[in-house]
Amino acid sequence: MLRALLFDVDGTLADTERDGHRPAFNAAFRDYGLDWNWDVELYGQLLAVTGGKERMKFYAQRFRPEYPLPADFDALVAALHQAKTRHYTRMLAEGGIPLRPGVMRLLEEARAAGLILGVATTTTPENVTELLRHSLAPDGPDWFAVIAAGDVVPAKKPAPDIYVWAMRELGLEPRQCLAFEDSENGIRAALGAGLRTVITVNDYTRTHDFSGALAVLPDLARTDLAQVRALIGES
Ligand code: XBP
Ligand code: MG
Repeated sequence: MLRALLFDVDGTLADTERDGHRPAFNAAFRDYGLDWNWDVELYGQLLAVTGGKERMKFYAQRFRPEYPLPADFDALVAALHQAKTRHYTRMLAEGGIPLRPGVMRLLEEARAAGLILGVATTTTPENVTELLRHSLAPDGPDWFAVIAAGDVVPAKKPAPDIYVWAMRELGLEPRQCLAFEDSENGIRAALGAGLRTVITVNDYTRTHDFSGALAVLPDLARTDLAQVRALIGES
């Protein structure tokens, strides 16, 4: 019996990557006088690595081998990431990033039906709460019984750990939950945790391998709670 819906954030609740996280990273690079600039195409490649700090380290090593790594590179990455989070949350507060089609309706229907809502994401916790506050509702973070985010588990997606952590917090088994994801790293994490998974694709992820998905949809515009229940055979 379905008890909870667990949502990824970036790319699933909202299209945050291309026009949100990416320009926030670039603004942080400018703040620190770095000549790093992530264009739309390059950012698609960098999304192979989840987590902003991990993504910056990957970029420096793989794409800028000539960049002289300072002895305290981890500290620089941490500072860049804090600056990036400030830029990103400011964009959210300015109302910059709407929820994807159908997301609001499904969240409202699920709440009304007494289902538990949860978040399982690699992004930083305040990015989630600011998005929910400004793009869902002023009390949006309170709609979610668990917000599993960021460094709460060391191994980020595609590791299943963040989903396992969220379900442990909720005291639920995988068979009682359904995950919503948008990317290959995301579905690997969800399936690895034993979860049935619905995919909504976006421009960065539509060519990903979604083997094992319950459904691969363009978005949730035509998928309300009744259709979600039908997908898992509970209509
Ligand atoms: C999201 C991410 C995150 C964001 C940036 O992946 O990979 O790294 O791009 O967030 P998923 P931070 O949707 O699979 O959870 O900079 O806060 O890490
Ligand atoms: Mg995602």
